[in-house]
Formats: sequence, structure tokens, C-alpha cells
Amino acid sequence: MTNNAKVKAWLDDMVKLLAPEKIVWIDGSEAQLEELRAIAVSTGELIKLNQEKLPGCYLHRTAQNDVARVEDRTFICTTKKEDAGPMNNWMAPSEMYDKLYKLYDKSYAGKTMYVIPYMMGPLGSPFSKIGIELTDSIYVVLNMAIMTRIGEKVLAELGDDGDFVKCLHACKDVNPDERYIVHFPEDNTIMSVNSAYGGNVLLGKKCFALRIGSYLGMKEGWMAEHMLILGLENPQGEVKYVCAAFPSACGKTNLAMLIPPEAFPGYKVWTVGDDISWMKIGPDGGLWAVNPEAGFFGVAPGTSTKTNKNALMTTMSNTIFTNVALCDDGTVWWEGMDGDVPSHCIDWTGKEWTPDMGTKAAHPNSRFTAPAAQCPCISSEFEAAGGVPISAIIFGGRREKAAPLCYEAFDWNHGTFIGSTMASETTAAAAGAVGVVRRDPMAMRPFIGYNVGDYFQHWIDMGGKVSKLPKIFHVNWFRKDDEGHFMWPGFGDNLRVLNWIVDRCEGKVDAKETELGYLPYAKDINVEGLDIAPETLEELLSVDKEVWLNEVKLIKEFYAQFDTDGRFPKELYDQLAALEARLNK
Ligand code: GTP
Ligand code: SPV
Ligand code: MN
Repeated sequence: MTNNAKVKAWLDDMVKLLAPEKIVWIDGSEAQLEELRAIAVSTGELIKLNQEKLPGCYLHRTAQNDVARVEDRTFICTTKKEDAGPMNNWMAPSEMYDKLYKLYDKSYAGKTMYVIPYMMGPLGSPFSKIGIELTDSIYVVLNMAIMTRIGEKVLAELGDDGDFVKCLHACKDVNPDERYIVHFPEDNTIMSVNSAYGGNVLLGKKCFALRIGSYLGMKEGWMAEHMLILGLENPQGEVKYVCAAFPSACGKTNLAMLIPPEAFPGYKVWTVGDDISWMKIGPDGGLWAVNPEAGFFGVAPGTSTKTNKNALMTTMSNTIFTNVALCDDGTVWWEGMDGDVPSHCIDWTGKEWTPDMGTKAAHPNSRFTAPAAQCPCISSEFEAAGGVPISAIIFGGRREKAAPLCYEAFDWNHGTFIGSTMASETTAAAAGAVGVVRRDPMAMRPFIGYNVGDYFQHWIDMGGKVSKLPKIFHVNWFRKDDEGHFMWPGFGDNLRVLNWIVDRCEGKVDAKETELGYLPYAKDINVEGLDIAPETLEELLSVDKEVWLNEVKLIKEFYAQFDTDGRFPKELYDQLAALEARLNK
């Protein structure tokens, strides 16, 4: 399939290590993928769904111990420990390679090795980068075929001398005690073993496009971020693009595919990406973004025609569902879907399920893998080689208290400070406790492939290099009242806030200067058609000084853990001191 000497040498080594019975190159053809689907169905790895109602759709169930990313088993292995920094697990590369080679030894024996050449970013784009993933899982091949550009066309772009990220995956025995998701940024290498769940094994996604990507971005002067990309079109037909970073399962897919409320006739949201943004300085000196992915690996629970109709429509064909419930008619179900709760189904563990059991039929982190091209609101610029120009960057998280509905940073460094101090309640997207507030800077806590201090410094440095800087905002859709109800309706109604953000970028609307930044005047948030009390909106748009002085204390504690190596930008301490001074005035 290729004459690339680097690929051949690496494959020779890997074949010796893994000892597969057979080697299959993934060429990207529909015929080959269809063959693989048939094999997966015959072994039970995939369940074919009702092909009349859900053509081309399949269901997959993972092991019950293997349903989310595993942050405590994810490593960044740089020569120097300081280069991985205080927010990553680290082990010396030689020690880790030794450990892993033992685990991988002959682990493909009696199995087929699938070789997947893939590209992150549109074909022919200067943003794009190539990886080759080796896997023993057809599920991985079929997911990668949706999530990335794969096959012969990628090898053609790689050529005889091109470089690629070496990605090795083995399901092995899916043993959680020997599960490792490991990155060697200095060697362009990713190794994943003993898992078969999405984010741990679709190595183009978090491992390459974020962890290795962020490291390359720091070296090469660009940015890899955990951000959606959307275009907001106004009734005059003008489209402004924004990126938004929310932690895992905090609303990126939903915002990226938003359907405007009736009070906004002529407005439209176009999806460029729902999870990852690669940003470079463009010809006009501004920041331009591409979505390196080709599909969506989205959270199923909560997805309905009311919350995210576009996502639902995207998954009506050619989609792989993971850990959702199987209905008696061969369709799928999850908590929060439209219509009646099924009176009987097979739950995500493969057992009979009825509503009275009180358990969840779909896993809270169950997902769909669907081709982006099928999305009814996919942007015409989705494949644009040069990306789209970014007017605003939005940070946000799940905060029951504290964070207002929306505010704007005073400038880039202040925005970087706001991003660096982001906090959010944890979700089912990662193994561990759910609902605990933790700092998740730029929604990148689990995904920064190097020292977090250097990462913040890279943000500050980019601010000095980009001549047309996007404005930076912070939003919170998840404020709750004292009875525990969401105070803001969210979903499509988030357009009301998005519209204010774009108006600010255009200089069309005033704001009030507060200790936190510029807040919207309540009158400037269009609430036509919304059942929200004026006091509630005022509360959503207020700053509680007491709460924020406590936040300052917590941020100081958070920053203190980075003090060890002198790699934390002074600019951020200055921002923190300035916030404290404003609050004490
Ligand atoms: P990852 O794919 O894990 O990175 O997540 P994501 O950020 O794309 O999250 P997603 O859009 O899938 O949303 C996760 C959950 O949050 C879903 O169950 C949604 O229904 C819910 N959600 C999304 N937007 C809102 C909102 O505006 N308000 C409320 N209350 N819930 C929301
Ligand atoms: C996330 O957890 O942020 C995801 C899903 O987008 S995964 O690909 O599993 O990381
Ligand atoms: Mn994500």
C-alpha cells in the first residue's frame, strides 16, 4: 500500500512485537467496510439495528469496566518530568516503553492487525496531519472510518517521505488494572492497551488531535483546543464564527447544532465542529479554525428533538451506537429521548430491562458515532482548507452557583485568565465521581499534552502574535436556584446569549463594567417568548462579591500547585491580583 520507508520500518517492528495472524490495510472503500461490518455482526461485536428505520446503523456494547476515558491511567511521557508538568501523569519514556512492550507482546496472536492510515483535518489543508493506527478491533476501524478521513487517499498525501503519528492499540483482555493510554510527544507516538472505549482507543481524537496536537501547536505556533466551532448567520446572511470550550459532556455538541428560537427569525447556526478546534494565524492576521474530525462522537442521553434535533437527525443512518438500550423493534433508546419510555428493552449491559427496575437503560456516557456530512446544519465551510475566521472564543462549564450567564473579558490576557480558572462539575465522560466541582482550565485539563504552565504561556504568547484577536467570553447554562432547578432554559435559547456575544464583537451593544468583566444589561438579552422572571434574569446577570472573593481564594490554591517550576506566566498572577483588587474596592 505504501513505499514510505518510515511506515515500513515501523510496521516491521510492530509485526514482530504483536505477532498477528493476518494484516489488513484499510483502504477506505465502502466494500471493505461492509465486509468488516458483516464479520463484526457474525462475532457479536456489532448488533445490526432495524435497517428500515435506521439504515446502516449498528449497536456495540463495551465491557462494563470500560465505559469512559480513564484519566488516572493516561500518561504523558517526556524525557524530563517537568515537560509533562504538574497536571499530567508521567513516567520516564524508557521505563514506560519497557512496561508497554511486555503488555503488547504477541497480543495480536491469532488475530488480524488492521492498519488504518488516517488524516486529521480536510484533505489538502495546510492544517492537516496524518496518523496510522494499528488495532485488533473492527469496532475501532469502523469508528475511525466515521471520525476521520481514512485509506488510500491519505497514503497518497503521506507520500514516500511524509511523517505520521504512530498509533498502536490493542484490546488485549480489557483489564482495567493494566489499562494504559500513553503519549510520547517527543516520538510522535501513542500507545493504548486494555481498553475498547471511544476516547481511549479512537486515537485520532483526544490522543492525537488534542494531546499530541497541543504539544505540536506549542512547538509550531498554533493551537489545538477542546472546542466546538459554529457559524451564526443573521437575517442579512452574514456569518460570524465562534469557538467554545466546555468540559466533556457540558454542551458543545448541543451548542454547535443549535436551532434558534422563534423570536429569532432568519437566524441560523451552522456546525463546523462539535469537539475539537485546530487554530492557526490566517492571512489576515486573525485566528482561523478547522475541525480536524469528520464525524461526531456525541453523548446520547438527553438528545431529543426538543434539545438537539439536528444531532438526532444526523444519527438516523450510518451510525454506530455504543452502550445505548436496544428496543424490541431493533431501534435504540436512551434516557431523555422523545416519546414514551419503552415498556421493555435490553439495557446497555445486555440484560432485560423494564422501567420499574429503577436502573438506567442506557449508560450515562453512551454515545453515537455519526458522519458530520449527514448533519442537517453542517457548514458549507466544513471542508474549507483554510478554516473559518474566529470572532469570539467562549469558555463555560457546569456551575450551580457563582458563574453568571455570560460575561466578556476585558482583553486577551484577562480572557486567558478566565479560561485558566474555569471550573465545572464532573460528568460521566471520565471514570470517577460525577458532580464534583474541579478546575478544568480551557476544558483541557485531561488533554494538555505538556506542562500546563507552558500551555498558559502559549495562550499569552499567541495573544501577542495574532493581530486581529477574537474577543473572549464566559458562559454558564447550568446555574440552579435554591430548589435545584436550572434557572436558564438552555439549548436553543442559548442563541439569545450567542447573539449578544456576536453583537459585542461587532460593537453593536453596550455592556456594564463589573469586577468580573463586561456583563450584558438585562434589557439587551432578548427574552421574547421565554417564560423567565425579570428577577431571575437579573440574578443570572449579577456578581456576588462574597462568592467571588471565595473564588479568588480557591484560584490561589489552584495556581499554587503550579508554583513549583517557575513555568507559570506572571501575567496570570497579575490578572488574579487585579480581580482581587476590583472585588475589594
Ligand atoms: P463531549 O462530547 O463529552 O466533549 O461533550 P459535549 O460538550 O459535546 O456535551 P453535549 O453537548 O453532548 O452535552 C452533554 C449533556 O449536557 C447532554 O446530556 C445535554 O442534554 C446536556 N446539555 C447540553 N446543553 C445544555 C443546556 O444548555 N442546558 C442544560 N441544562 N443541559 C444541557
Ligand atoms: C470527551 O470525553 O470529551 C469526549 C468523548 O468527547 S471521548 O472521545 O471519549 O473523550
Ligand atoms: Mn470532548
